[in-house]
Amino acid sequence: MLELYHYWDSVCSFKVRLALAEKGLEWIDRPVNLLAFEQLRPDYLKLNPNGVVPTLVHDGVPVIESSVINEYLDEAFPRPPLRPPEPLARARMRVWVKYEDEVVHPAVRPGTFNLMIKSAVAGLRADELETLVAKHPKPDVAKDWIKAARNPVDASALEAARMKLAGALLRMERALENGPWLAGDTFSLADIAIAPMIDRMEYLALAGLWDGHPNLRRWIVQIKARPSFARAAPFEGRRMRGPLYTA
Ligand SMILES: N[C@@H](CCC(=O)N[C@@H](CS)C(=O)NCC(=O)O)C(=O)O
Repeated sequence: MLELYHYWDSVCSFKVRLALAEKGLEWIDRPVNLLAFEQLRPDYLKLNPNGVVPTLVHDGVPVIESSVINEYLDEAFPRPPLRPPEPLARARMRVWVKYEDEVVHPAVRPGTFNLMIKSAVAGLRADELETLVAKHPKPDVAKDWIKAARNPVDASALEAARMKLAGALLRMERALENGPWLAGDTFSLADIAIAPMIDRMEYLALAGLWDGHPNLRRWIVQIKARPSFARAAPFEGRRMRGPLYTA
């Protein structure tokens, strides 16, 4: 039995939902409302001591960290494979997954916090929020929540993040000269790791960053055409308000 503790509008959760959908696996939906700070409840912290989503629970045993979860899923449920068979392509895949964790995800966070979460926590008093996040296992994440509630939009952080994302997209464009997918010929966990970041950038009105990147644009069309994308993406009504919010 697979249970997924996740938040629909979390890019890290989206990564795991994509892997589950690619494998056609059924899972029990265990929603964790980040805006109600359910990730900091003692029962959830027992599953994931980092106080973040997602957490996969397989037959009662938790697995944390979206990239680790996705490799675990590929090992536990090998069909269809989501890692290339050749060691070198597999190494390329892992470099992309690491790059997403270390560079791309941190670079989408300023947009998420300043342009989405800020309006979501606007109703909370800053001191209430400070009490809520005081015990966050990740102090830098706690600071981001407090800044979102208390400070004006951080335009310089947004600009620095935009520059980092532009660099990451150029790196993708170059990689995609060598094959239809990031690791080469095979669709893999590398593509799965990056796809939610592209979706988030689009929602943050950053799609202009892929102008002049034909390989990347083709990759985006292909990734969105996979049935897994529609199954895993946060459907409307499950997205926080953001620059592309229309309702
Ligand atoms: N490296 C972790 C990062 C997880 C993470 O940052 N999750 C975010 C949502 S994408 C979260 O739960 N944030 C909760 C918080 O900010 O308190 C992973 O990939 O699982």
